[in-house]
Amino acid sequence: MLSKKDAETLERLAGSGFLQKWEGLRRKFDSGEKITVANTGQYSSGKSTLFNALLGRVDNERFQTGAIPTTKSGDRERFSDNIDLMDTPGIDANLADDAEAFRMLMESDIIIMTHNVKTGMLNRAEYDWLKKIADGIGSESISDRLIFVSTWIDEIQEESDQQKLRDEIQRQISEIVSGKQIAYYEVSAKRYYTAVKKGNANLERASRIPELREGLTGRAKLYGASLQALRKKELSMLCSESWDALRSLRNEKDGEISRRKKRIRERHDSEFETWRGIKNRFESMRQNVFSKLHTIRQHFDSSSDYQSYERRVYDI
Ligand SMILES: Nc1nc2c(ncn2[C@@H]2O[C@H](COP(=O)(O)OP(=O)(O)OP(=O)(O)O)[C@@H](O)[C@H]2O)c(=O)[nH]1
Ligand SMILES: [Mg+2]
Repeated sequence: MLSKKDAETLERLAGSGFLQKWEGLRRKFDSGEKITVANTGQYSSGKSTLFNALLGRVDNERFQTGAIPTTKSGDRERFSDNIDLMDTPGIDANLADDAEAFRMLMESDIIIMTHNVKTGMLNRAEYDWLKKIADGIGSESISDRLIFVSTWIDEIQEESDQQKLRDEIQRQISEIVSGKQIAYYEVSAKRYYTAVKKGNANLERASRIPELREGLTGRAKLYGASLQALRKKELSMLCSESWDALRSLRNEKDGEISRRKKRIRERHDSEFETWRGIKNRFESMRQNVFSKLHTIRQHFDSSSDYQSYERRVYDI
């Protein structure tokens, strides 16, 4: 396992949320056999309401819900013997909060992405966020660890509209996870609340919360059976991802060094040429002076008449 200090260095050099990934994985190893299921999604998409429904805590809500941004930090509750639910704040443009939310997700085993179908398809922020999660999990275990839940189906009246929206959303998910199989559910937590309050079994079934609860329990059981192997797989994937990032960084730096060397050499070469030009000019001036001296000497030797010498010097 990479130490926190090394993970920080890796984050500083290569970014990509490496610090959150390494720290999340360490906590997961430390948590032993416990499986954490975290939710994620936009503000007010119904994450906390969904978790209350899964817990069956409707009258006496375990997680606070509300129409305005409500959940401010991670909050854990026991779902079964070895499963915890982790309620998280909604995603947002605030980078520091998103980094903290991302760390919580990387610390979890199973992630439930909730999306409010009343808002249509995934918007840009949701799309990018899911992509970041998919990259963080890695394609090898994405099918084991990601569950997509479309909520608020009570707000869609027409079956044909629902089908169209379903197709669009599933196409987006498939694009994000490069065609991997992702469990997909459609629920109405609100309907579940009403059903429980009224003791209406049909409405409870129509909320499709029991279906999700069963699916989640089954998924967690499967995940739990091979927990150690899955975590080791995660560790080895994160190792190779970190290694690749460092290697490509090194190649980049090597390229930069040779580009700089080349620039320095070129500059040096052009300066060298300039100085050689100057040297040649002085050299030829020197030659000129020598040849003139030579001529003077000849005149001087051939005539003892100083006057004539002087005249000739001026003639040269
Ligand atoms: N119609 C309808 N409303 C819902 C449903 N689920 C949640 N809501 C409502 O949506 C609002 C937000 O619900 P929360 O569960 O607090 O949403 P959240 O995603 O936890 O929000 P933050 O914690 O602020 O990110 C509440 O007023 C809920 O009553 C649903 O399935 N149908
Ligand atoms: Mg909430």
